Amino acid sequence: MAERPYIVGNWKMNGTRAMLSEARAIDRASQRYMKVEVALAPPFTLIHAVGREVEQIGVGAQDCHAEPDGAHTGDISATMALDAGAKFVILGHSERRENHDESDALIAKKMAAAFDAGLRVILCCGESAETREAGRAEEFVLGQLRASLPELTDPQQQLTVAYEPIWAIGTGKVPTAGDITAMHGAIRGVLKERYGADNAEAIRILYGGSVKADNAREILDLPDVDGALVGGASLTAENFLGIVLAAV
Ligand code: G2H
Repeated sequence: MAERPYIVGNWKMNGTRAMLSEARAIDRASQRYMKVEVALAPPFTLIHAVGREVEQIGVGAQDCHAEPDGAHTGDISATMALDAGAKFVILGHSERRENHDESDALIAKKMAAAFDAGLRVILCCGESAETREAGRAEEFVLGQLRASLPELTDPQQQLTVAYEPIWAIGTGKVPTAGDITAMHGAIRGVLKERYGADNAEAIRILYGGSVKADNAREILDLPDVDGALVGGASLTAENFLGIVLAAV
């Protein structure tokens, strides 16, 4: 695990102001575990409100547009997310790739827009069940990364990678320890190619997909796993803090 593990809650399309108390409770408890970097990515509508509620934890967005501004009804730019209080943005989540037809090329553009605006990025990658069954998981995931990782001025600060096998998202299924270790090691290899060994060691690689309090420690103890991107189990402070505690 990284010197400072990173535990990020992705609220997806969940949350109204009634959930601000969960963010507050997560923040207050996280102040006792400074060794762990904790963050939440609420929906856009709550970024500003969550930012006002919390002191310690990070707040981020779940997406941004590839353009800085313009005629894009219903979209949110990286600068707008930053202005609302986001410090990072999740890009390339498989739900965006699937539901909004996001290609590696579009994700690369969004990354450039996010970095231009001054946001950090959590770049998601991951294979489908069919791709894994065909024995092509590693080739596919490394291809996603090679197609969207940009030149960076400060890769250690700017970038986090999240490996999220699509078949493990919200399903309760988790890859074997060996499969997670192999994929995270392979991802580290691509980061080395692109950013050099020192940067690659320092860039955190998160695992995501059905992480819960009762499997978090086992996953976080694996080589090259530096934290977790958590969906369903980040929606209540009680569940999410169980995962934060596993990273202490
Ligand atoms: C994967 C994860 C969060 P869940 O999408 O990004 O969701 O923990 O619900 O599988």
